[in-house]
Amino acid sequence: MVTRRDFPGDFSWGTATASYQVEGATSEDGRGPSIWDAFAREPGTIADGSTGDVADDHYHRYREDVELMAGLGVNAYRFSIAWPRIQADGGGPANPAGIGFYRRLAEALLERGITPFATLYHWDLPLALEEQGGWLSRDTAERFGEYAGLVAAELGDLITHWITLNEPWCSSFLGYAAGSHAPGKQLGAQAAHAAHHLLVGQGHAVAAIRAERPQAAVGVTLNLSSVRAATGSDADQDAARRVDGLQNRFFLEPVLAGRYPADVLDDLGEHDWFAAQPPGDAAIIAAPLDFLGVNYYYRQVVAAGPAGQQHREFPGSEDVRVLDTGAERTQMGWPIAPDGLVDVLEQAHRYQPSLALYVTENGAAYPDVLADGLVADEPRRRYLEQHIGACADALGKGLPLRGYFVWTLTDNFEWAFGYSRRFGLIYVDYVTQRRTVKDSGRWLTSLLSGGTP
Ligand code: IFM
Repeated sequence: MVTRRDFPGDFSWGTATASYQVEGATSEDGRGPSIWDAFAREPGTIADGSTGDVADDHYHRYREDVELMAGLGVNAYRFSIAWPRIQADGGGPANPAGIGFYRRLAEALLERGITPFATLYHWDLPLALEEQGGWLSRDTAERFGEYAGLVAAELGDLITHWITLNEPWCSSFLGYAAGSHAPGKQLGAQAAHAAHHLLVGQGHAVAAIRAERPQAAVGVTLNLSSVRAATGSDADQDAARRVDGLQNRFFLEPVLAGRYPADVLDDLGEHDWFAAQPPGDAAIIAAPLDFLGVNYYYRQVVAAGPAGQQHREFPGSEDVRVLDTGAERTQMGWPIAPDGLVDVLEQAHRYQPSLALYVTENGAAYPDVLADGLVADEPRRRYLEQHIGACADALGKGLPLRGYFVWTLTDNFEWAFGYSRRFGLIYVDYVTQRRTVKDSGRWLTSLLSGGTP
């Protein structure tokens, strides 16, 4: 059984959220519209027809939420800063009201001994920038760097841990290939252009933060999945190569090794476009980092064909199918494979063995029910226990893992699923905004207090 004693004393134990998923207050204090405000209003985009207009009302209830974190016993909190709260249309000076909110949040965290980890981009691009091309435009990368510098200047006295991007694979391939996320475009392999500009933007952001705050710890968060071939056949091995290529290596390699994997550019048919990009891009993207954030949820076991089975978010993998291995799944349909977390940490570690690693998200959705003031969520507790156990295994293998963040603090707006998927350690009644700590949250408190969970 995993215990806190299996981890170093200075290990970061946190929960994670994102601005659009929890804050609400989307038109208060000078916040401009984001691509998610617009996307959620398009008919048919969100399963339950909802938006993030109110979400968890965290913008007004952040003090209560910080108290809840303190009650859980965590020592870190990963949240994201809404770019349109800082620059309503993606440019110009910082909005003092937007900065003020994040200052108050960071101060409240620090008062409770909770270290803020701020993500600068968790998908809520100012809509004005999308209207000028969004991440398909190189200019957005430049703007992102400017925004990062502004925020670091304004908040860097309180916030020392920065994450530039959250999950650029989702921003590019869900947003510009599948169209299931904002901005809802279906451009096939051209989504890779958005990925490139996101990565250039992340490099600019690293440089801008360092220019303002040389002591800051800066990283980027990638969503990696453990990918295995169904058999040793050449065709199945090739299927695994393609999915691992686009999901993992297409982001790990440019950031940590300064080059794109040539086989993935082949799969995408995008060699010419990438060859035409400014030669300095590779160095910008590979700006040295202090840590890598890894978001891990599931493993994909893949096999060759039949054509058309693969989802649109994997251009170049049209002849690949994801198998149902019979593994237990969460409500998202994601197969549970705790050892896959060790796989992806080892994969990242191989690129830069001295780079610190954080699991910046891990968690599970289940159809929770509030009954008699309690939420009995044993499957989530078990999921967390298994994955925290995998973190202990990773440490045992000598990996430089420095922290683990549960996705998520409070149930919230789960993107295209709206409020129909609950990942929280804390249940939210969306009518009353009442919060109730679930059994999994109580278990985490017990783990962190050093008792027997
Ligand atoms: O809710 C998301 C989060 O915004 C990014 N990572 C995955 C989570 C669960 O889908």
